[in-house]
Amino acid sequence: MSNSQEKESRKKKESIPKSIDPAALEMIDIADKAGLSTVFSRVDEMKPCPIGAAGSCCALCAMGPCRLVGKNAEEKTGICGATHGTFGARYMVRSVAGGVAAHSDHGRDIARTLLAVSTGDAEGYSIKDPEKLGRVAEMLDISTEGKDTNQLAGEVARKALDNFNGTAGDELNFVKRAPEKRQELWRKLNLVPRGVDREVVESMHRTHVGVDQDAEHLLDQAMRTSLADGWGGAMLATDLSDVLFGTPKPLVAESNLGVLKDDEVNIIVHGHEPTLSEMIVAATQDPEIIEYARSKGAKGVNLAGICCTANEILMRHGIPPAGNFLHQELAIITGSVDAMVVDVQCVLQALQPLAEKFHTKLITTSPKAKIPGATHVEFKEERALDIAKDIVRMGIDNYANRGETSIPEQTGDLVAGFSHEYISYMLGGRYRASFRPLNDNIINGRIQGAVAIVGCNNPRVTQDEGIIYLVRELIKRDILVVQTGCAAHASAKHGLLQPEIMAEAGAGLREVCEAVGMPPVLHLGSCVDNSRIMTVLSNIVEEGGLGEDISDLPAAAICPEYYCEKALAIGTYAAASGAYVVFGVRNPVEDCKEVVELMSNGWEEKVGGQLVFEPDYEKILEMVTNRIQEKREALGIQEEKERVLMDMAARREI
Ligand code: NFS
Repeated sequence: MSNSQEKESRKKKESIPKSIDPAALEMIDIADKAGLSTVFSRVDEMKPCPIGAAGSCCALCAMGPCRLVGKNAEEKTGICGATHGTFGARYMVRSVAGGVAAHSDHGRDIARTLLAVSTGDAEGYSIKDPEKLGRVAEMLDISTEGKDTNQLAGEVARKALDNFNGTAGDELNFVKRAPEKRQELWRKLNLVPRGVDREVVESMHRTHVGVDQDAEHLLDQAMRTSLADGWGGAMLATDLSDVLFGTPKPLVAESNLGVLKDDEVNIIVHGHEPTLSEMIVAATQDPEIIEYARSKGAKGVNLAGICCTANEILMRHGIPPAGNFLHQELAIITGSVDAMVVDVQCVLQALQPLAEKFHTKLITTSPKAKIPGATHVEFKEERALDIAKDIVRMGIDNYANRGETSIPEQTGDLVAGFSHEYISYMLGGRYRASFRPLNDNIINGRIQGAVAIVGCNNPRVTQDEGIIYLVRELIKRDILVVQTGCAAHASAKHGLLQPEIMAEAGAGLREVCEAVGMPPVLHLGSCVDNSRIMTVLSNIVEEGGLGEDISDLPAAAICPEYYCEKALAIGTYAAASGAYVVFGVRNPVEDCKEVVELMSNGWEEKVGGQLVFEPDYEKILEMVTNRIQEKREALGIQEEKERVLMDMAARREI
């Protein structure tokens, strides 16, 4: 369905359901009755600009903005002569650069924290996974010989910073984590990123009016910049977070707004960077802080998360996520949030005016982000734990101001914490950690393939609907699902991240999952942790038997409810790495036909991956399952092996 068809069908339906999550619906109803403005009401009031929505507007200079609309729009140009293709390609490059900047700045801050830890200048932090520090050092070409943990941490942090600055050499170090064949292809096409900052700066330069005007050449830069994220900034963010805060292992938790408590101080951390949230976790567990909460009449301090910060502390501590992106306002409307602590990214400016209608204290913490009206408590690593305690005390002090609350009952049980290291351990056991059993079961057809369902919520589509539909339909078809970001929260809320969901999986996938003790839907973490998926795909290729490159694998990625530039950056690096990537919602460059063609068939030919957009979830399902079958056919493994009932010996073999 095209954007315009989708628009028509929406018009007929008048307005789409806001969510499939009963907790969200309950809170939206309360908001509507109280006349509170939320993202769900504002999205109805603000129709998208149809010219911008299809990529037909260029606002990059003061001769315009120019718009290419009406008859023969494809033949028209902007005042400078820029074509529709140039409009769309520049839009993609700038969006990707924005997303890469966000993820990578996050990664850079983790590297700076690691450096401060190595010199003893970061209060409260320590190196939780020294073994991983050693492995990361090797990947960064740093010898571990005769070095103590702090010395090694300092060298790793500096080398990581070199990767951001572009002073690590001609190629980012982690590029060599990709399959050999992929690396060669990137080198041949000049797509190897040279430094995270350098690619972002070059993207901004090349999209300035009057510089790069060739759509294909611009899109090559979109790919190179995105690769600086997936195999650079985000990958460093994941690895260094594991080093500092611990590599995740499976754990159980609860999710959704029902995790908020009436008789405890509720503190929500929302945003992305784990440096502060890790310290807030420590502060809320401090006996002195708990005692302080009790002295104010609360039974204790209840910490919960929203967005990717939630994923970071869920993966490592089992702290419950209160919900995904579209839950941030709804949490405040429960009337039970005493403090919402935010840092960067995906934080709605509308939170403050809403918080003022309740007792919630909105606290901004990043030197990079302030919100008018919110309380700003700037976070500094040197005094991290003290600052975290101050913030928690502010929440505790606010508990007495709570009025009536309306906390929905819904919670969803979940298992999270699947790092790529743990997946390999889970498959092969402690002494033989390996992806072999996964490869073998893909080859024998018990597992047909793997799909990543990742990304955001977007109020332009029904919250969680696409994510849940696709997860359910894919596991039914014996396709293993991996998840990150707000899409993983969606599955958590709807109970799809618990082992019981095995009953919904196809017989083949179920057999393998039962034998290995692995759920059919794996939560791999926050959005920067999509880099874990890249590592898993490389490991599968390396294990052998499924081709020589990521583009050979029966795998795909879907971002059904995307809303932001970070998602476009991730989608682009996945495609540039050889994955078939489908986004829902709408195509932001739909009318730029040249760009649509380049990102689909053009990239297929060039890098073996695609970035395509399709708002219809049934079609997405068909596209992705067809792709998996095509790849199986190309590998010569399309014939499903005769299914035998598994006895103990066969299970042991798996
Ligand atoms: Ni990803 Fe995570 Fe969520 Fe989307 Fe925002 S929190 S970094 S961008 S909305 S998945």
